[in-house]
Amino acid sequence: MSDRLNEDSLADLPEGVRRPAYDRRGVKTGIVHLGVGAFHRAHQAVYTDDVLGEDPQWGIVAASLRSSDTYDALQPQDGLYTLSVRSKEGEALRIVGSIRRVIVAPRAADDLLDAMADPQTRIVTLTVTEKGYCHDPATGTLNEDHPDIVHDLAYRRTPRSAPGFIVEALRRRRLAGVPPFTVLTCDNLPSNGRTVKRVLARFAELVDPELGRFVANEVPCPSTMVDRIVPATSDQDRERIGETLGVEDAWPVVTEPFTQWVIEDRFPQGRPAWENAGAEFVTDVEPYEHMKLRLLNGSHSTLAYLGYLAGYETVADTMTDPAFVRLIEGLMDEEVTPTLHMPPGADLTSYKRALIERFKNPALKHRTWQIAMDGSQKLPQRLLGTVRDRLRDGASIARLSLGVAAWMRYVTGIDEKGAPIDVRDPMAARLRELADRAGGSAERLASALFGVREIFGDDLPKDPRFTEAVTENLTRLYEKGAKRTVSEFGAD
Ligand code: CS2
Repeated sequence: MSDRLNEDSLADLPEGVRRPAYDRRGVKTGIVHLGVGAFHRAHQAVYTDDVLGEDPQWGIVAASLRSSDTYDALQPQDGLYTLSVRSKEGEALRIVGSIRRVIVAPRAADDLLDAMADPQTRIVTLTVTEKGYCHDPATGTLNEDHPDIVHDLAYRRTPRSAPGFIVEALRRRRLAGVPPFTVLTCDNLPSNGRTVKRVLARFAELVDPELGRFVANEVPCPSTMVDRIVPATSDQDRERIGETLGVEDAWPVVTEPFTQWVIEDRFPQGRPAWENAGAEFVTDVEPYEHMKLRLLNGSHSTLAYLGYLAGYETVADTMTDPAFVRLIEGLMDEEVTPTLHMPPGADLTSYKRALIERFKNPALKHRTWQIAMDGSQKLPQRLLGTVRDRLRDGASIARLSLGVAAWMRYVTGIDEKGAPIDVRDPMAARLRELADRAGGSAERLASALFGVREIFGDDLPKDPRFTEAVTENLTRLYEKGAKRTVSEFGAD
């Protein structure tokens, strides 16, 4: 028996470890996925794995747009990996088989473009994170100065970016008379289908105006709301899972029991029956997307910046502090919920109650530092959209502005004890420079950061209700630290 998880060792795994209930040899490729990170492998790949038995035409070819880590780990495993679902009740393991092949895009652009242009491929899914769309986060339009976009317009056969690959593949399909695939974005962007369409259509227009019109008019880009908390896998996870399996899995994913996928049903070239795996098909995703981005992700980012500054390593650690729980409940109930417009039957009260329990899940080691990444790309849809709605209604933004202030304090790159923070953000250097020039003054820092138009747009920096609330909270964070600010918040 092999000492590695793969086709040969599958039959010898312990009972109780679920494995593909279909013959993988009969599976065809119907989906190409861009961005094969932990989230994809714990979400869309699992929904697909659930339905391959009924319909084997929807296997996945998955591409990494950057590193070869996933390829190196999954190649010797025949694409197989373990999904570990953890809660305080314990751990359930399952082997997922829906990924047929992994491509490392930077060294095999042709191979990836061939797979995308193949008529059998009818859907291209994406989880490339917010920054992978090379767009301006405040406006949702293509950033034409982005180095990858500049590169991809000059070298169309060897793209680097997701828009570059998708548009080149669509161009080839069109030339060959093959109908376009459906582009299914699964990232936490506002109106993600519309945003990806805008970015792709503009990129295509820059290649050739006619191609631009074709993408704008003919390429279906349904919106989705995706939800599952999937922290980065740790060495401890790998060891524990390997021990249970009796073979090594170099690339397992660890997640929570909860999972949700809401999708607009626009797939002219067909799609898997993901509803049989629990996905919900609707005509309008927006209410669900607002609910999730504002309640879950808005709370997550607020917890991440404040929790990190207060010295908490994980979200679950942060949630052991009752003052943080109070703050998040107040943020959700008082400031976010009034901005949501849910269809009849949606039960926000139980959704929020479940969210608090999900954040408290002690079995997930979701680092505040991980969620704090890429704040410049996340703030607009997680906090600032809600801020705009609240200001329009003349309502309080006391807690929302504390989240924004905590982000400002975090991106200075120096923590409350004077130690460096490893700030990961495409704008980190620019933000750091602005912070250094502000020299530790809350007022100067806030006003310098309000000037970053890509995040705050043109409107918010002009609204004193916003700038004053953020500056006051930032002053508190400097004077009292995050822990005391949160514990005093709402106490009087
Ligand atoms: C998190 C999300 O890392 C982050 O920014 O807020 O990845 C979050 O865990 C998922 O959106 C949950 O669905």
